[in-house]
Amino acid sequence: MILIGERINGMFRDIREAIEKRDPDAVVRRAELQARAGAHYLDVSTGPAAAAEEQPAIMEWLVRTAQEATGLPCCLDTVNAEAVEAGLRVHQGKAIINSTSADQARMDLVFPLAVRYGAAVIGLAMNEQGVPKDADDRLALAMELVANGDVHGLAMEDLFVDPLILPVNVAQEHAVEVLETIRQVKLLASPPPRTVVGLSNVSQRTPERPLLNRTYLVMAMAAGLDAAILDVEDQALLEAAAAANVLLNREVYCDSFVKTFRKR
Ligand code: THG
Repeated sequence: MILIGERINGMFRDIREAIEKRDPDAVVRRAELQARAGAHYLDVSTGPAAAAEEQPAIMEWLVRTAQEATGLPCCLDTVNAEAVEAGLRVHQGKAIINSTSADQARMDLVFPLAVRYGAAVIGLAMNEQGVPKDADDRLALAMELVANGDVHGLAMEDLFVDPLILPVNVAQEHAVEVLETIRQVKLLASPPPRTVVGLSNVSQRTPERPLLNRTYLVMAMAAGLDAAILDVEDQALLEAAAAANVLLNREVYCDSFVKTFRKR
């Protein structure tokens, strides 16, 4: 399981204020905490408050700050193509672009950028019409992402299909459809693309967030999930992932399996 730390996001107040003041402290702190917790990538998002014309400079600053603190690669979380490219230009190592939708114009913009910079890409199972209701329609969009990524010369293991999780309190039927999509994405190509979800979406505005997050993560792992954008600072969540890894026979059992999981 690839763990992508969600916390460097202008959606959170400490990061939003850090961005406004260009004060690196909170960004460095969150980067270090997530690295110590076992993150493999840091998701980096300017958040909804940042003005479009400022986003490239903010993304560049966030990437530099997070990487100087940890050396971890970043997952550049923005729909702003200039901000993606500004981040890619200063990024060290292999980045993940988060994301393209299955809209033709978006794919024609984002896939070449990924190939040019040697980055991976998250492809969302949505298009102009929004997020589909069932697994079949999500898979049709996943196939569009696979076909277009292939045309642009993207290696399949560099495509992460995101079936898109919605909050369970407003879109309950979607949760099982996402699991089915995760299972079937592996049948779309050989080698297959990988799968990723933004886990915390599932519990937005519900009580019992950590319980829902860790239960759903385990279910998605059993369906074959490869990566998740999640709260790596949630210890119980990482412990559940470590246990699932052993129980799914993906890791040889050892008594210190929780510690071992964090180090991978
Ligand atoms: N897929 C992809 N990228 C994504 C998502 C996805 N990026 C963003 C998001 N979804 C994943 N990251 C988060 C980060 C935070 C929260 C949810 C998902 C979250 N934030 C609190 C909230 O909304 O209640 C913020 C509250 C606070 O200020 O503390 O839950 O699905 N590819």
